[in-house]
Amino acid sequence: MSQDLFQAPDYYQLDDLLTDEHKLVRDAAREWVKREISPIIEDYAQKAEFPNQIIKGLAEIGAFGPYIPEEYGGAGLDQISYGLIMQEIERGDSGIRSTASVQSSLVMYPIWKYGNEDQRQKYLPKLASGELMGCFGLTEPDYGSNPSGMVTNFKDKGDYYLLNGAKMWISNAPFADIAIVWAKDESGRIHGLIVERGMEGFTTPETHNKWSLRASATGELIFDNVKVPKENLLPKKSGLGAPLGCLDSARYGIAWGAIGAAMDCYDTALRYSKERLQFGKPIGAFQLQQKKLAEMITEITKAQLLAWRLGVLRNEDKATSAQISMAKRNNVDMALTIARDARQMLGGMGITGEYSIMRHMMNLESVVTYEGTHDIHLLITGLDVTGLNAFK
Ligand code: TGC
Ligand code: FAD
Repeated sequence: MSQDLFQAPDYYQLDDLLTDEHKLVRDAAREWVKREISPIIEDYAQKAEFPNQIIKGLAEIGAFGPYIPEEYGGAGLDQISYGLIMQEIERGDSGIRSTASVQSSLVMYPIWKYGNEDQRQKYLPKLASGELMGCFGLTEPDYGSNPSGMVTNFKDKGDYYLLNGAKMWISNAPFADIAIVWAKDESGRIHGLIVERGMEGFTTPETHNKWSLRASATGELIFDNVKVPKENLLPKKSGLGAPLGCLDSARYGIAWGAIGAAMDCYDTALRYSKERLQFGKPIGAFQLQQKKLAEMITEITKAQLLAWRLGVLRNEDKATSAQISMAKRNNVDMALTIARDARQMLGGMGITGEYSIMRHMMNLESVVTYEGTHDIHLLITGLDVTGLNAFK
């Protein structure tokens, strides 16, 4: 990839809304992405490989458990810092942000919120440092948007639980040391179990042939009579609300992350529009190209305000799940539209790996699907404003 010349747009002086700590955290993540991600990411995406060597660096910038208390190895930061870290990482690549999102909000969060003290002490510090990596198994081959139908189940065998079933589309699965697995007990109630690599009957085949999130490792989780120790059940919350609570935190991070991808596409297209000459002048001088750029910066600015306000609400513990759905849906859609327009602005060059835009665009096709699809989030908003449930 050519040199990373990224300059972050801040059209409404939103930096004024950030504290010194927010800016410090954001700038450290931004510099790290320029140094460690930008030079290698195109190559890893082309090879469809996750760059394992970046795990330590992700831990060092606080990307694993930004808001988990320091006593458990987390960074003890607020929700806006968490969002800003996700924004910067996704500015580099959505797949790398996925790894950080899963580790923080889908693995550390449930252990912190639903685990007992022994589980917290055993796992959280090692997850924060990257010594252990985790994944989150909710989706099944026949149950994606409707996880309540899941068939993965466990039976109480006295000394242990016997786990059977399968999960698919699981980020980090091929290399994760532990998996937070959502499964039904004999009465059909959903619980979270910590399943460790090496447990007999537990395998994690990798999913190949992805055109999207190629630098993120995706796989299945297969449980064939896996004996899970009883102390590995997360005791403090059960029911579908438990995994959905984790999703709230991850979806919030994605609402920020998508802004990063959009900013990168906008910044690249803006620079290109000033350099590329056609008909004797820069293409940025043509009204049709200006329309695209003007709409991009408008939408980025609106998305930044939405994410920032949601962060304030989350810091005050006042954000609703429906508000998070709105921000995830809006901001990912905004980023995808910008990526498509920016790609067009680069003409033929836009399809090459010389520029990050096509990679962002393809990545965002997953981001718009996972953590609840675009349409599912619309229906969550519809339910919230009408009180009428379209799912049932
Ligand atoms: P429903 O009856 O509405 O709710 C069941 C229980 O859950 C509670 N609840 C929530 N709790 C916390 N946060 C939320 N966002 C919640 N939404 C609902 C609800 O109050 C109820 O509690 P209780 O106590 O009454 O039992 O459930 P439903 O079966 O009708 O489904 C609703 C629906 C469709 C919105 C939900 O299932 C959904 O969000 N579906 C989308 C599935 C999804 O997002 N999957 C994501 C898998 S993980 C992933 O994609 C990771 S990608 C990571 C990466 O690489 O970055
Ligand atoms: P389906 O649920 O089959 O949906 C298909 C289409 O039908 C969609 O357009 C959907 O919007 C629409 N639809 C469904 N229900 C309705 C309805 N009621 N009304 C209107 N339209 C509807 N899952 C995990 O558990 N952990 C992970 O780490 C994880 N990582 C992922 C990584 C990648 C790269 C991808 C692609 C997915 C990942 N997922 C993960 C799974 C992801 O959450 C699901 O793909 C997503 O929830 C959608 O489920 P589905 O693919 O089964 O689609």
